[in-house]
Amino acid sequence: MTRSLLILNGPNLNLLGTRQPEVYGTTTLKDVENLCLDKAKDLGIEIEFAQSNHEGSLIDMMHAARGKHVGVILNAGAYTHTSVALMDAISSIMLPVIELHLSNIHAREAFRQTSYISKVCIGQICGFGAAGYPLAMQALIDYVGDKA
Ligand code: CA2
Repeated sequence: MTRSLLILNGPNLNLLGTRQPEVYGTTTLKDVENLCLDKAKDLGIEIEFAQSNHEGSLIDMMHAARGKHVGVILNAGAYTHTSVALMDAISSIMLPVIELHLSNIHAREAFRQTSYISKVCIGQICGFGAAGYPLAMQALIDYVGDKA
């Protein structure tokens, strides 16, 4: 069976490429999805690429990933720094999750340097802009290996 990854994007990331280009670049979320589709082809896998501005919807999509995907790449946006609910969802689905950020959150405001989700993710990729997505896909597929 072809392996599949869920690539999930949180609040405001639908605006990517349209505002704050000095922080997030000019790449749109559609461009990021196309980058991920190209990488999926290289890896011989499938992806589901999604975005929501709603914490509960992100949690619902995480729950639905079980049995459908072998892992999750999550750019939780600002919920990274606030959401115990998202942290609990990651712990409960028993799937490997990579925390992803376009920007280097460690080099930004103090409040962005706290992540509620880091401790329940297998790793974090940040600071490489859109290029971080295919990097995370490679890392996740290498991590699951033949397990899934
Ligand atoms: O660097 C990242 O990927 C972030 O997850 C992006 C979040 C931010 O709250 C995190 O601290 C780091 C913000 C996403 C907002 O995206 C926008 C993109 C373009 C224009 C406006 C917002």
